[in-house]
Amino acid sequence: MISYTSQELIELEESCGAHNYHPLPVVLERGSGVHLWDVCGKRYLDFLSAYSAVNQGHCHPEIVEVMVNQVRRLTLTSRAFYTERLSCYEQYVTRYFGYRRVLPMNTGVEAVETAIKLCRKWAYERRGVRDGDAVIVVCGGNFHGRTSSVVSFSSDLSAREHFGPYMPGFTVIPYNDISSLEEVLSSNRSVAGFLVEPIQGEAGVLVPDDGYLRSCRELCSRYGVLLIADEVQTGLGRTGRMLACDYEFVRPDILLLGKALSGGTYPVSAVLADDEVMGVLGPGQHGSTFGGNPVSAAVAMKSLEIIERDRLSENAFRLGELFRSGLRALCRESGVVLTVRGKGLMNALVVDNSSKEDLAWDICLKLADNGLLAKPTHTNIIRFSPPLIITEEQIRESLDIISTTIGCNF
Ligand code: IF1
Repeated sequence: MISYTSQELIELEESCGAHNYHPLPVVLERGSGVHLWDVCGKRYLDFLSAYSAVNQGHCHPEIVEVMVNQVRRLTLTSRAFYTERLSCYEQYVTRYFGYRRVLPMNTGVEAVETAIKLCRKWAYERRGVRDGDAVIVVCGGNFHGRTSSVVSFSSDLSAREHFGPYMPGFTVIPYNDISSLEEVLSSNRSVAGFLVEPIQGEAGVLVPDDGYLRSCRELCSRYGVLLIADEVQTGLGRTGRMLACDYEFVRPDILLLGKALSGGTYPVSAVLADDEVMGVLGPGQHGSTFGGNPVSAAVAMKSLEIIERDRLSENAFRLGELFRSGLRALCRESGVVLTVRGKGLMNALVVDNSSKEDLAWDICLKLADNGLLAKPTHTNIIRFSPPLIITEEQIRESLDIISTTIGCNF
């Protein structure tokens, strides 16, 4: 193989790839635990974790092992047949989260699409909503993925502009606003469900008020609509509990998982629900060639085992507190940091970019120079979400890097 310099590799992607991302100029080639290495051998602490998909750490040896073994044995049969792997995973994951049934898919947005289909069918067949009228309530500032129907209810212009015609049947209400939810539920009898992120990720790690999810649960139950929790990003230990909903003892009617369900080794997502909801689907009404394949099933089972066995939620909770208190100290010392927010190891730092528009980007470039990878969002927010296996010492090291970096002149 020809060996390229970092700059050449960046130029290759710029000239041959679609420009649907704006990556930091770092070319990575290896990962292990909380660390990534670039093609020059420079090591970084990974504070993005592939958008929270790598909660168990990069290339977790046990996940890699079951994956390699499974790849050698059987990779894909389609759902036209049974496999031992899928049957055992289905039993495992339903017990793990306390639901009667699971529907396996691949990406997060496919889990969301599945929930939309389930919710609508349920409304027509179990709730008597007139066919074609079902409405799903969503929140402003949401991020649920990038398919044409999901971007139809995005409030982010760049995610949705010129991708119409948009799919009808969604109503947007403000996030963290319980009276708006009550208003729409009480006034519109065609509402089938409420789709919500327990913490909004893309919006900049917006943590709703305590009690918000609990009130959402109560309202959805009272009005007989499905509560659909998109825990694709917040789930699997990220926020300091197995599920972010666990903080308020909320059990959604449909639970969506993805990302870290494979520890970042493979696209694996899941839709969990009980019979009343999952029972509306019959053969031929939904599916996927790769969903539930033996490799995904093996990998997901091991990924879940590790989160529980290694108490990754507890670690995220404890080190999240430590990390935020470190960031808050920095906030008091530095003029540029406006706020620190988050839960567990899902955190964001908001900077004052009034005198320099790209400040968050410039800070991330400098952080990378100093050995820490993070990605800005919305020009003034930097997200920090390391793998959940991170140690206290590594958290302190990261705080040193962040404070040195923020202390520089921009
Ligand atoms: C991109 C953010 C993270 C998600 C929730 C579903 C999906 C996602 C709550 C879809 C995906 C991603 C995808 C990535 C950016 C990203 C993200 F910046 F948008 F907010 F994670 F931080 N529900 N989130 O967060 O899952 O289909 O991608 O597997 O560039 O699109 P997917």
